[in-house]
Amino acid sequence: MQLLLSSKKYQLILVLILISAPLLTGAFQHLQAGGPIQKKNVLLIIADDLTATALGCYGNRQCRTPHIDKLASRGIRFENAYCQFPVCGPSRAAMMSGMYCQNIGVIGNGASDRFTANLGNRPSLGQHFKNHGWYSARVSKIYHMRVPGDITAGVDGPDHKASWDDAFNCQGPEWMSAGKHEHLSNEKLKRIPEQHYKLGFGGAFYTVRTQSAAGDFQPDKIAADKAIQLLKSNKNSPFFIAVGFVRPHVPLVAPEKYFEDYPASNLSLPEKIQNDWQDIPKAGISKNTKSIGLNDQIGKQKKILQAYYASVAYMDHQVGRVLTELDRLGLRNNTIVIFKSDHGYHLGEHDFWQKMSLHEESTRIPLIVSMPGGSHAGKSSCLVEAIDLFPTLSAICGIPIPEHCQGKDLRRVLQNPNHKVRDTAYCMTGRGHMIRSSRWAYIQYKDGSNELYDMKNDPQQITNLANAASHRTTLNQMKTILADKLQSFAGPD
Ligand SMILES: [Ca+2]
Repeated sequence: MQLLLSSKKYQLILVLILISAPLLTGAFQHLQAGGPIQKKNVLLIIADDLTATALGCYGNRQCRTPHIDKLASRGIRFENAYCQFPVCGPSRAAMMSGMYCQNIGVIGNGASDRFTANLGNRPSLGQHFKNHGWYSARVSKIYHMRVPGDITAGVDGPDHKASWDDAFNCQGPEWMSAGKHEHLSNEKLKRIPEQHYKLGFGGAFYTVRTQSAAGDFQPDKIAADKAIQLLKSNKNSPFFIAVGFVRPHVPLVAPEKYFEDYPASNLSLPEKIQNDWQDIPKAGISKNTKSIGLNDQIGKQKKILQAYYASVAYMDHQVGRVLTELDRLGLRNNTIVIFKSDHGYHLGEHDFWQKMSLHEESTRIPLIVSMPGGSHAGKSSCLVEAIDLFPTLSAICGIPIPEHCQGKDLRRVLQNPNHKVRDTAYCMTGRGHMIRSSRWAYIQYKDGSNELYDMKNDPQQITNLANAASHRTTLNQMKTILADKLQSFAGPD
């Protein structure tokens, strides 16, 4: 009898163990020897108007970017990452919503203030982390901010307040900075300090060599200071800290010593191709160098390059300051660090300057993802879109990927840089669309004109093959791929 009772008792205990095992396993998922599993931190650093071609780790041999290069050496550097729209507002709206510009309904800078209403109840990237217990903070420009107007005014711009626990603007004097001033293009500028907008500085190649060697009062210095302070004060809580640097967006303001590092006469401009515009459709001629006074002005062009590189190097220095603090606090082993730009930029390729073009230098972005502890370093040729960050960061941090996200989870690429998750990458402007496959870049404008480039044999996009009979089949294939892509935007979102 005793034996029978004991046996029943043991059976009961066994049943209880079996029932509770999955629950216990679930509970243990949050525990490690010695305490709860640490949630991973996210440090997202975004530069403004930075082309990948200006960075040492992307092959530039003139501009020196040791801190970004060092991050690249311990992370995955993506060689074929693309923004969704080569201008600030829409590209940032896409990245932060995880949706294509058509679906978030921000298809121009002017539409940036529709983001909050259009996003509705769907969480943004920062908000998603906040909702899951991370401290979420914005430092300076993450959503659209007009540079220099919103910076000199020290205001939010069209922000999305629900993304953040805290948001910090980094007000600076920009074109009013003390130092040596030069205006290298033709725009008419108004100099009215108390008015921040419609002064003409937003697209002008206006340069300032500041007197202060440290760049005191500059927004990127202030942003790095704030980021360092936030890392210190949040080192014990999981954080999602997004840091926006406004350089190398114009005006090109940096301390004099950074200009001195790049004497204009020593710099090489992109090769001038004879009759380069002959096979580019009119809709593809982006910013006419003639209208801003840069045609045949090699001296001015080199000065712009000098000021751009000075601004990039100065921004790189601020990136270094933030990452040094991350190391000093011992946070690197538990922090995912992302460095990227909002879109690319032309520095004289095809005689184009600035953004808004659907060509390679304008649509491609630098993107570096450094995993905690710097594991899995390397480079990836996988096609990537900026909207892939939302699902990727969510997945790495063990929080659900929201249903509205249209990007891909890149975790497998981060584990093995040879892995591919995409067949195409897509970008648009008000003039048309660009779709990349691993081999081809196809651009289709609203007026029906096209460009087709063989990115394997012609990475500089010098020969437009859209009208070549020999490439008719490829052209039609790319047209079909693009049509399918555009069709996919017409879903319930
Ligand atoms: Ca920008």
